[in-house]
Amino acid sequence: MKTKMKIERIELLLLELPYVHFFETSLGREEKRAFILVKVFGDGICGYGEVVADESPLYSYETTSTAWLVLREYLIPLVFEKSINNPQDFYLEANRYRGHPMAKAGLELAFWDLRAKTENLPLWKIYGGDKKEIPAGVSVGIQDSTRQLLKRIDGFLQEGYQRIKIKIKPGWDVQICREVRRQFPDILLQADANGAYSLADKDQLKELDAFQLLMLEQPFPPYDLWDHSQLQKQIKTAICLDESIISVKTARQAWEMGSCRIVNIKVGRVGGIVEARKIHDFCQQKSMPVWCGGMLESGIGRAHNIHLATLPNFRLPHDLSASTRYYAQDLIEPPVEITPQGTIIVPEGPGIGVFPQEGRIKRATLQREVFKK
Ligand code: OSB
Ligand code: MG
Repeated sequence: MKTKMKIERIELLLLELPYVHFFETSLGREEKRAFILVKVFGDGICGYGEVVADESPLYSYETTSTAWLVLREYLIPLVFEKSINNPQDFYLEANRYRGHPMAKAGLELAFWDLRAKTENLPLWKIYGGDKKEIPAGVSVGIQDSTRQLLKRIDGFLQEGYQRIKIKIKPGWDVQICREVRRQFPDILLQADANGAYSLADKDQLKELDAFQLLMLEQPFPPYDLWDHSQLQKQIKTAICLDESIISVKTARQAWEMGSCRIVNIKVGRVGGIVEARKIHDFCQQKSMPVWCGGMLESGIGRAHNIHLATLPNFRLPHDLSASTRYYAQDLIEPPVEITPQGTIIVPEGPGIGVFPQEGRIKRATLQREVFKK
C-alpha cells in the first residue's frame, strides 16, 4: 500500500520492568528487563514497536545502547530522508545497513502497527493469518533446585499451558530431564540450551533421546550450522535452531545441511516481519514446522508476536505466555491471558489490537528522545 501519509515524529523510550520471577538460562540470571519502545506517529495515529535487545550482549551482540545508537544515527534519519511511511519500504531501505536486526525490527514493527491501524485492520489480517487462537507454551528457567523446578512446572500445567520448555546447561540437563519426565510422563516437553554445548558434549546430548523431547533448541552457539548438522545426524531428538537462524538465507543453509528439523522464529533476531515471513514461507515449502519464540517482551512486543503466530506454518506451541507470567503489571490492556484450553485468543482490534497504557509506560521510562524531520 502506497499512501501519502507523512511520518510526523518518532519517539524512542528506554524502559525497565522487573520480572515477577527471575529468569535464568545458560547465559545467566536476570531479575528485570531493559528494552526500547518505538513509537511512530503519522496522521495522528501512533504505531508501537518493541526492540528486544537486552542490556548486555548475551543472547546476541545487540544491546539497548547499540540499538538506541543505530536507531538514532542511522535508521530514524533514513525514514525522514527517504520519506518512508510503510514497513516494506523501511525493510528495503534499512537493508543497506549490516546487522543490528533487533533495532531494525523494533522500528519495522511500529510501521506495521501504524499501517494496520490506518487501514483499521488487525495485524493478523494484514499478514494473512488463519487462526483465531494460538497454542501457548511456557519457557521455564533454571531454578535453584529440582524440587522448585517441578513445582513451577506443575503450576504452569495447572494454568493450562500446552507445552513446557526447560532451560538446560551442562550440569542441569540429563538428570533434570529425567526427573521432569518421571513426574510428568505425558506432557509436551522441550529443552533449550542457548548454545551452551559443543560437539565434544555429543554423548551427553545423545542421552536426551531417552526423554521424548519435542525438540532440543540451540545446543551449540549461533554461528555453528555445520556442527549442528553433525549432531542432528547422531541424535533422534529434533534440533530446533533459534540463535543460528538470522535470515531466510541461514534458514535455507540449515535446511540444506540438515542442521535442524524445526525453526524458532523471533522477529527481533531476524530483523523484522518481512524477513520472518520469508523464513516462514521457506520452511513451509520444505515442510519444516516453525513456532514463535519470545524474548520476555512486554505486552506490546508479545501482541506483535501473537499476530505473527497466526500464519499457517506456525504449527507448534509458542513461547507466548500470559502477562502475569512475566510482569506484575503489563504495559497493555487487556493483558494477555491463557484460556483453560491453553490457548491465547488473537486480538481483533486494529493494529496490535491491544491498548498500551501510557501512564504505566511513563512510570517505567528511564530515557526518552523525540525525532522530527
Ligand atoms: O532462547 O528462547 C530463548 C528469553 C530470552 C532470551 C532467549 C530466550 C528466552 C525464552 C523466553 O526462552 C521466552 C518467552 O518470552 O517466554
Ligand atoms: Mg531459545
